[in-house]
Amino acid sequence: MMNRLLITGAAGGLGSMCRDRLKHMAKTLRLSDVVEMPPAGENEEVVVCDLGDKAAVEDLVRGCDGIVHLGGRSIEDTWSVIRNANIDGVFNLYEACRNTGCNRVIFASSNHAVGFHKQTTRLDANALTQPDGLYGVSKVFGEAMASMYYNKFGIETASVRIGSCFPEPKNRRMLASWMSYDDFVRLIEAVFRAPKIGCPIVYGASNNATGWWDNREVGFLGWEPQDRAEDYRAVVEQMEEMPAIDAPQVVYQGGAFTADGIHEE
Ligand code: NAI
Ligand code: 15L
Repeated sequence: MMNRLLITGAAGGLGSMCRDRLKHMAKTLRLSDVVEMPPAGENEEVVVCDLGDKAAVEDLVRGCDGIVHLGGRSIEDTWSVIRNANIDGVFNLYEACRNTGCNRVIFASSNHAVGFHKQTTRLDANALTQPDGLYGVSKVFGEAMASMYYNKFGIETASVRIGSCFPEPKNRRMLASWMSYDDFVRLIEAVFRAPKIGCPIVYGASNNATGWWDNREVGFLGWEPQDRAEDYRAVVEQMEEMPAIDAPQVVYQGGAFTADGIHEE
């Protein structure tokens, strides 16, 4: 059990879920977001902080043994929004780790770092990045920062290219990309349980029959996703008509993100 685990993005979808589900991992959970969150409960600390504020992020990270870094812009946006949260924010986080001695991070990367790969291609950790927007580029940047801070300073990060992490798959694409909350929690536990992780790329998906990703390189983590999007197929197929065969959501791994333009300021 860690002394103090920091969860950034704690007001968001995954952050709120982790707030409920990771209590057993540390004596204290430090929960942070740029927006207000429900007040601190037992063994919790709540800190409102903009990831773009370097001094505030250093104060935020001080005293933490590990970080689940979920905070940031989680979809496509203007460059200024992406830059503050996902570029400056990641730099500030790793500088804070370096300056305060925090040595293990889970970085919530995204399938949009490789979104322009076709759905017919199977990817492993060595695949070329093919970001599908400014958001995807920011996740590639985050992974690169993780790598540099590991090689230079020994700060270990698991960069998790999360597919689609929601209570259940919401469309046909997610029958391949979905990761259940339970499987994500199991992955976080595995990453913090392992004595040494290095700086791996992990594809964050459940045990989906039609999945695109090969996690053999991270077998050493002992993470075995248990849930299956297939269990939801009938409901999903009823919910969404079959798209045209050349629609981005059936051609590219990143789906509709590949067809989005640059968001002007
Ligand atoms: P979310 O949008 O619900 O949560 C992100 C949180 O980050 C929000 O509460 C937001 O207020 C906070 N945030 C934004 N800008 C910030 C800033 N400048 N400073 C501090 N906090 C800031 O997103 P969700 O779904 O919970 O995702 C969490 C992380 O996982 C994100 O980094 C996202 O990119 C990544 N991810 C999520 C996937 C999913 O399927 N849920 C898929 C791939 C990646
Ligand atoms: C992401 O990176 C987003 O954060 C999430 O909201 C979903 O859009 C997900 O990818 C996805 O591709 O389904």
